[in-house]
Amino acid sequence: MFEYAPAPESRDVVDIKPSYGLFIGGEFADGTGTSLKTVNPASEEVLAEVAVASADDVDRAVRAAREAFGTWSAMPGSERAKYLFRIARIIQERSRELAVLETLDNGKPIRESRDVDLPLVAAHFFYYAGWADKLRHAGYGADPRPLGVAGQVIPWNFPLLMLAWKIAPALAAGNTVVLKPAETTPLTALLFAEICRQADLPPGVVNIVTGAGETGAALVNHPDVNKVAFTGSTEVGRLIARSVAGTGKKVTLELGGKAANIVFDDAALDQAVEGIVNGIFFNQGHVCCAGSRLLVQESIAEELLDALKRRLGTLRLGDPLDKNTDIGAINSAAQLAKIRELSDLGEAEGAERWSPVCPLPDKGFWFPPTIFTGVAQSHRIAREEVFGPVLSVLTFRTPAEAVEKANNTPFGLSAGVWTEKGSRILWMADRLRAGVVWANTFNKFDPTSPFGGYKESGYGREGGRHGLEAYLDV
Ligand code: TXE
Repeated sequence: MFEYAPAPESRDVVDIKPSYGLFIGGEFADGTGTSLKTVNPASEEVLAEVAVASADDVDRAVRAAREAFGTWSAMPGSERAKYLFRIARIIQERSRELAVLETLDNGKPIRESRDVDLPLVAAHFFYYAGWADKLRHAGYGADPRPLGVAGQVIPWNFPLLMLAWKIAPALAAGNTVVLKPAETTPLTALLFAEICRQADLPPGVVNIVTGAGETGAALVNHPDVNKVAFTGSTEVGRLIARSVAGTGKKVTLELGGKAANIVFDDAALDQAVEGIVNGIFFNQGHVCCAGSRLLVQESIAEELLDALKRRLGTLRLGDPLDKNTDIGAINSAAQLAKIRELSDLGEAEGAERWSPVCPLPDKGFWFPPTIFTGVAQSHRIAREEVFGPVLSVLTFRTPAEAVEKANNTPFGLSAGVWTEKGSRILWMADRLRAGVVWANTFNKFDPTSPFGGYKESGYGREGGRHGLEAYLDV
């Protein structure tokens, strides 16, 4: 850690109300249930009180979405596109406000919400806006049909980006939606509701119901929901898959991961170090496709680890609104407890733990960047998703051994390969059981590319043309 001049972004650019209702049928309305408080994880300050939608509220929202479906789905695609383009442009215009709110509610560094999340959110709306008038000419036959009402449940790690991944393709294809944001990060979804009004989106096309798991379950199980889209834990994904079995609802599930970031001895080491840091410490490791297992070729393991540790010593942890901050706050006390528990277990199982000297703020939820070496494949930190800034390091000798270790996980969301040999990249990509394989980069996203998992990482794809098909009967 070294001294630097703080450069705080102003929180005054965003107006947070003391309490929020639900967004149903184009109006903000009180819920009939209880409420919850959403806090700033960097300070533990309460930001706002938010309604917990009851089953009745969810029913009202689904009915509003059903009512809007007829007109929305019958509208020419070029008209739907106009609304989506308008939303995309308003997101760009209000991106500073959205980025600050995202950082306050989530704890992620402003540099990430401003430079990564928000541009991608707008890009998703622009991309799917472009599809809305091309469905009839896309090889799906004359009349590809939307599915109806989509019930969408999203997590807290990329609140607005996950909303964009869910809402943009659904609307472009002619569906209407009821979306439930995560209980710890509801605020940007509610600001998005305001943006829908600003864009004059017809009432009921987008509905936002806030709350926790019970609200999510009421939405997923509502008989008039035709399509369920979920991003979250594998555990809840399994529950959802069971509860919708036999109902005829279409489902996409995007669940956890335990990605291998594989570095060969011929890789450009400085670049690989940056890729490893970005792979696991971006967004505090709250990333389903995080490169949480570093597989390094034995002959360069020592050199790479030395370079990595030197780099970690320069990372700045602290105020997420400071534009210099690299590592922000852990999103919740519960997630911090999980990270601590799995890390303590890593030590107890015999792995060696290392963190740079890294003073943590007194208030809020924090965890230092952490590396485990001497990790065995059987250790729980090598197998389970920590969803925090914790890297497990394993070594390999041959490409075949790298593939075997990388695939030795119940998950299969992503992987990274670092080598100067193009033929080796192709050989590895062919054999890695992962939805995404990055070559000489990591955590790169693009609205034109399908994203999704193998095995317990879920099924279905989001992004690109495949993401659109998840919302169409073709
Ligand atoms: O997830 P949950 P949590 C992983 C990560 C993390 C762990 C737990 O390992 O440590 O999951 O996180 C809603 N029916 N991921 O507890 O509970 C919930 O309100 C319907 C990976 O936050 O799955 C929230 O909106 N919905 C992941 C959303 O599901 C239910 C991102 C996710 O919460 C529900 C997040 C139910 N029965 C966590 N129960 C990724 N793939 O990116 C809860 N929810």
